[in-house]
Amino acid sequence: MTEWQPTACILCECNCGIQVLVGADGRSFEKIRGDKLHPASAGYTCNKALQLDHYQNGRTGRLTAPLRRRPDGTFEEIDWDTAISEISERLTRIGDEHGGESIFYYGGGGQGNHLGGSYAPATMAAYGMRYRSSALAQEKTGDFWVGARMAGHPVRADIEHAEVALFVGKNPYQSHGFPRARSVLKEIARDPDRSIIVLDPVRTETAELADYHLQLRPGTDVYLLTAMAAILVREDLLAQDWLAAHADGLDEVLTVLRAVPIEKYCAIADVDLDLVTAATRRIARAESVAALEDLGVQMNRYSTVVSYVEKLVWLLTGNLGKPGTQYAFSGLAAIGHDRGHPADSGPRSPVAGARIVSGLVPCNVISEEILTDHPNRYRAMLVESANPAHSLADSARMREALDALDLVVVIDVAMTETARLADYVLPAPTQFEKYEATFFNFEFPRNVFHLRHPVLPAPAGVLPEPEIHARLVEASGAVTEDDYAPLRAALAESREAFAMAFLGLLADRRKAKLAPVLLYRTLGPTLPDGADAAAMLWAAAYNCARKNPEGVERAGYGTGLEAGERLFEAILTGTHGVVITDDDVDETWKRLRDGRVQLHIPELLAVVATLPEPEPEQEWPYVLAAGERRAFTANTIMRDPVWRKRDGGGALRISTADAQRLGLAAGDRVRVTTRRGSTEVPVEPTDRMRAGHLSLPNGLGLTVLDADGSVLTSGAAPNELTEYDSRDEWVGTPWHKYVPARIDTVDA
Ligand SMILES: Nc1nc2c(c(=O)[nH]1)N[C@H]1C(S)=C(S)[C@@H](COP(=O)(O)OP(=O)(O)OC[C@H]3O[C@@H](n4cnc5c(=O)[nH]c(N)nc54)[C@H](O)[C@@H]3O)O[C@H]1N2
Ligand SMILES: Nc1nc2c(c(=O)[nH]1)N[C@H]1C(S)=C(S)[C@@H](COP(=O)(O)OP(=O)(O)OC[C@H]3O[C@@H](n4cnc5c(=O)[nH]c(N)nc54)[C@H](O)[C@@H]3O)O[C@H]1N2
Ligand code: SF4
Ligand SMILES: [Mo]
Repeated sequence: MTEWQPTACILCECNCGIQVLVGADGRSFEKIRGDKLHPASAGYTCNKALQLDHYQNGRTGRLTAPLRRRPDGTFEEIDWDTAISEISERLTRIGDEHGGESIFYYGGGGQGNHLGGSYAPATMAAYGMRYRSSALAQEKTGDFWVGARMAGHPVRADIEHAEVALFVGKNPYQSHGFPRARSVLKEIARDPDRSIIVLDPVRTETAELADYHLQLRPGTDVYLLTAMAAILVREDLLAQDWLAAHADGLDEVLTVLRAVPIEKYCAIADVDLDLVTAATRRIARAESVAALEDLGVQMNRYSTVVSYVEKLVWLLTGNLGKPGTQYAFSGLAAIGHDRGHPADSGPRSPVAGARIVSGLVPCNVISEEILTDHPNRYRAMLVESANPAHSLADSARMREALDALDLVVVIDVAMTETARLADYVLPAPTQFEKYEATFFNFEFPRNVFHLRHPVLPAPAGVLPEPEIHARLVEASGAVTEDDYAPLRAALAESREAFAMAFLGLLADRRKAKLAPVLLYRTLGPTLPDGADAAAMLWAAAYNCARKNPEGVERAGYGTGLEAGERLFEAILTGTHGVVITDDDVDETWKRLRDGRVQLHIPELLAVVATLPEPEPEQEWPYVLAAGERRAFTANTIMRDPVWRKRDGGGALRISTADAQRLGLAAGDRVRVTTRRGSTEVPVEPTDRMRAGHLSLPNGLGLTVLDADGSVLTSGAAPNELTEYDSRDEWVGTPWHKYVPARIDTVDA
């Protein structure tokens, strides 16, 4: 092929549009460039997109046939019919003996692929499965829960148009999190009328662009943010009129904030009071403030409480529902939504009794749900597009848990750390060999969706995830030809008749749950160019049009049932991505519960009111941030270590002061020890770090096989060092950025 083909980068949630030129060999990406026609990224990419050939063609341990574990632990190739029927029989047997709810579902998509996982609910329904989780439940569920309690709808930050951008435990220069992040950061930094405020113990690339860098002591954000909220009160900087019009619960919050010992909290955080005051005044003075919190606080002490206080800071200053502040977004799927049950109610996991937020069991309790003789323990796990044996806390314990299960099935493209522990491994096409998309669609006012078409043929022997789910569902007997026949008949008449037949079917709760597979097998084959996998998007488009009629109409799709149909057609044919909704700025207020925000969350405000002084860790002189985003990290999506053009070994960053004291130079090896484990790594002394703080990159320590069969491992796997029970008390998210550690020098 000699033509540039549109697709997207799959290495972070931004999914920048790219164009690829496939080489004469028909399989390699000869050239990659940003896609100027993409409505969100508009030609932007970062350095990582150019390395995507390593995902497609690198030494990844690519899977090309279903595998079954032999008793001796090695794998043998089997055919698809055998794989599906054996897995189906074993799932059915486990369900008969222990109930389908003992089969756990994990994953459903990474940074670039959610389409396949959108068919998994049908498989769950077919086998009576009830509990599930994904990486979101080790990072975002605290934010989701607090958002649901305060607003009834998740919100995002409009950094691009903000006068003041506030980053809390977030380094967008490396990790992105909003479109064209590096360009936007530079634009704000250049503009004398706009400011960047960063709370981070590290002088990151983002902090270097900041007007105010609050370089706090690791793990003390709750004190610093509480002090900032209290300064707003002490200096009478509240948006009083705005709060009266839009918020409830102000009095309770003010009572607590008036009593905050501001000076003492700044001292705990080790940030100069004058700097904190200046940054707080800057927030209060701004026409618009957009705030983005991320892993630096979401995987750290008091994570859920920090999410709450962080929101208080921008709510007390009236920064919601205006351009450049926070907004409630539309979308094709409900990522981030939660019912917002108070702490003493709502769904719980069956063994540990952990709070389920957004339908997800906290990742950190999964091993507890398995390693027990509790009768309701999980007995089997279906893992799809995730690598929990590497990405979840305490890898050794996760391996033990997977080993204790009666059955583990993994759907992936590569022989991952998790796949190696499975009973069956099912191979899928890569994200460039099939129709694929994500539901990370958070833009506002013009929200964007991108259905990517395949740019390369898939090898024989792999099956796309929707087909795997359809076969598993059919093998269970939950769906038969009799279920398809009426839908196909309606479809033969018209799309409109099909819509009516499908709506009728949704009234039957059992069938409604199987809808993904019903759509895939009926509507799917009628879609052009083998786009069967897009069938789910038809229902999603109708749903989007029903929920956001004005935004969909403004985006040019008309009104009523036809709007859903037109939106779907646009998605199907818009190979560069399409605008799905064009919202009015006031739309946020319509999406919030009762059109207002609730400032008072009693359980969390009680914690703020009674914060104890942190106690120093005597035995552990360092705090390790286990899993930093750097120029060449991308979770575990990129397996071949050669993609990393810098920092190949994944250095441990350490302050220059500590390095000098220990007599360490760049590249020297040290042993890092935590309560849980120990590993050897090279060091990189840097004046960006505070004394006493260490950082290891995310996603390293992957094992691949070289062409000659030799095993290659590069860098340290962070979760060999983390503990499953070092976690948030409300939603169970891990404290990976606060791992007490010590280091010992290693003799050369
Ligand atoms: N290059 C790259 N980009 C990625 C990814 C990747 O693997 N590589 N992964 C993607 C994913 S899945 C996610 S969730 C996002 C995550 O994106 P980020 O959250 O931005 O990534 P991190 O580097 O893990 O953590 C952010 C910052 O938290 C700081 N930090 C550490 N301890 C503390 C603390 O006590 N307080 C405060 N305030 N800050 C602290 C760190 O110094 C770091 O700069 O990145 C996405 N983008
Ligand atoms: N200590 C520590 N641990 C962390 C973090 C940290 O900061 N510190 N960060 C955490 C965060 S924020 C996240 S999001 C998680 C991410 O961890 P996971 O959710 O486990 O996901 P990924 O590492 O993104 O891996 C995705 C998997 O999808 C596979 N894959 C790629 N393409 C396809 C496809 O088309 N189909 C299928 N079926 N599979 C495919 C890849 O081979 C890989 O196995 O890691 C977390 N772990
Ligand atoms: S890794 Fe870079 S190029 Fe890829 S989606 Fe994220 S920001 Fe875009
Ligand atoms: Mo993440």
